[in-house]
Amino acid sequence: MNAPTKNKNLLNWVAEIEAMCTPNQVVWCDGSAKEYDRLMGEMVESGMAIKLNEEKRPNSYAFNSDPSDVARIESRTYIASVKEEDAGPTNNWTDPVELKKTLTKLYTGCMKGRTMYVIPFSMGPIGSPMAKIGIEISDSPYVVVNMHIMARVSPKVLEVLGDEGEFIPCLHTVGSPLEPGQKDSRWPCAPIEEKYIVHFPEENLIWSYGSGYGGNALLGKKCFALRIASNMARHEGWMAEHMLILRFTNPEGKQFHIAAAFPSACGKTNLAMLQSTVPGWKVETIGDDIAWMKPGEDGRLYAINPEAGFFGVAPGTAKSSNPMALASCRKDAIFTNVVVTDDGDVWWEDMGVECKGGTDWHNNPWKSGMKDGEGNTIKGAHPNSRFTARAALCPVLCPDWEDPAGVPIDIFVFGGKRANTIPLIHEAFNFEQGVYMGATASSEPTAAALDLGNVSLRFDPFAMTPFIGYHAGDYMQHWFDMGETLGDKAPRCFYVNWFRKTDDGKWLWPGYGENSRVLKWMCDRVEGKVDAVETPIGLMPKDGDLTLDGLDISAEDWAELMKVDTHLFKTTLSNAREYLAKFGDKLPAKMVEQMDALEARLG
Ligand code: O2Y
Ligand code: MN
Repeated sequence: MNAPTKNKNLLNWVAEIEAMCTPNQVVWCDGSAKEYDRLMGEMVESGMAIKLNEEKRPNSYAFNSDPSDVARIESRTYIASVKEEDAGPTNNWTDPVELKKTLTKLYTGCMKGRTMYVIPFSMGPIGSPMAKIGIEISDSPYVVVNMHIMARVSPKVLEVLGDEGEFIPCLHTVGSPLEPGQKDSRWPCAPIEEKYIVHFPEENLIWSYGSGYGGNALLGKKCFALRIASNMARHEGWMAEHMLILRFTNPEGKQFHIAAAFPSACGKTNLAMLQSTVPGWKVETIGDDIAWMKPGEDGRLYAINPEAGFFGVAPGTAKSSNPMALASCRKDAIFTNVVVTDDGDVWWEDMGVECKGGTDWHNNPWKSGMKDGEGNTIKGAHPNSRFTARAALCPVLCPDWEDPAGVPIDIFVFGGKRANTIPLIHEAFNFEQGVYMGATASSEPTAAALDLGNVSLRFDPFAMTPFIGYHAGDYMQHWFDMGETLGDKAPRCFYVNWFRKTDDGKWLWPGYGENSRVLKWMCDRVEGKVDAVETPIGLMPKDGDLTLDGLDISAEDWAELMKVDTHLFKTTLSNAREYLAKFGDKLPAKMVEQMDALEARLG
């Protein structure tokens, strides 16, 4: 096929990769429905994809991955900066020259017997001043069809790129060349120790080898939109964050835009699509995972969702927890590592419906309640199984979600999962304290981590630990710098903890749609409608301002949910100091100031 571009840098790069990887053929992708259908047809034919029942799940397909290839692999994810100290203590650093030698050997001939797809994509609405162009080269048709949904793949991207425009080169292979006559595996990939997900921040380049799954292979998402973009953002004065974006509109029609960062398993997608229980208030989704934010001409911070779809965790997605996510994958969806039911639909654990039987993610016949030889229940879907859904199918998608200028952010929300210590909601006194809150967001260790003897808190600054493409101390400094740029137009900062429990392990807060009550209090604060109580840790709701009407929460439980135990807070602060010590002299002085001030207030 003739290349549909005259961009010299792009043509040279594609020719160079073709020469190194030696595919059978090169196909330039156009993102069309025709291309999608053709690739799906080929994958059904080869046995990689299963076409779902057209009546139950129109235009949808299921895939099962290799058991070694089921999630992002942080231990195989690298920042290859010239100097090790530029990667910092939260990243795996590797020498770019050495790594390129190792990977060039692996890449040589790696696409033998396969097609090399060139995928032009835009992160952000095509042509938006906040969008950026990437070109992914991949030998995986599964990657191509997922990129159709998750990014914007179109000939228009090449038009915007023009002859001289810049793009982020993203090279991906499943790392499984085919000899003549060799039968392909159902999910080709390389063994774990040969998988590499590498970022070269000084060259704005991504090389991924050996995995076909999710964040390791759909390179627009975590690799580009977070790791590479976070590094670009600090040099260019903007922010690339692991945040959902939503619009919350009050009964008078006033809109508030909220960006929120939570570690995984804290309900980010659920909050992004929340169904408000506050009469007259409505939530509309802009994004569920990533926000790119830039100061606008009026001095406020504007956000876009660089993605075009949701790559959501399937287990736990149910009518009761997130009906909007479920509706988003009602058709035109891709499912990975779920159960395919006997009647050709999909199922996963905690979907809220029964499954009579089907085929599990290992391609084995499966029935609910089946046990293995040791009496353990066999799960049908992998815990990290996923749906890839088009954002456009989300019933509560914000009509302005593709506004090229973005939406003005009023509120930042940070959070973690804490059974004690942290109250349901508190507000930072100012942006700098907000940065401290985001930078010290923490969760209790999981049972597995406790088994490993790791009993301290898990800190996950801004939920970005695996995604900061440079030194985390410099990243925190960038947050303070953005605060200075934005001045009094900076978003107000809040910290929530939906997960506080009683001593006997009962949840104190119902969560889900009821979280809208907490969001409303934040909006009332921003509008100046309500005052707050000053406490050592920040500003908290006055009695009655956060309405509990209709909720079955006793006065004692409410007091417990909002309790600030200064002793416990001091322990968290000392854990934070210990964690932040590893940033050495890159720890911003302002972080130390914040910790000293908090300690003084705690008395
Ligand atoms: O396991 C993967 O490859 C996907 S990870 C992921 C996917 C969607 C949204 N967020 C994440 C994450 O790890 O934060
Ligand atoms: Mn995420």
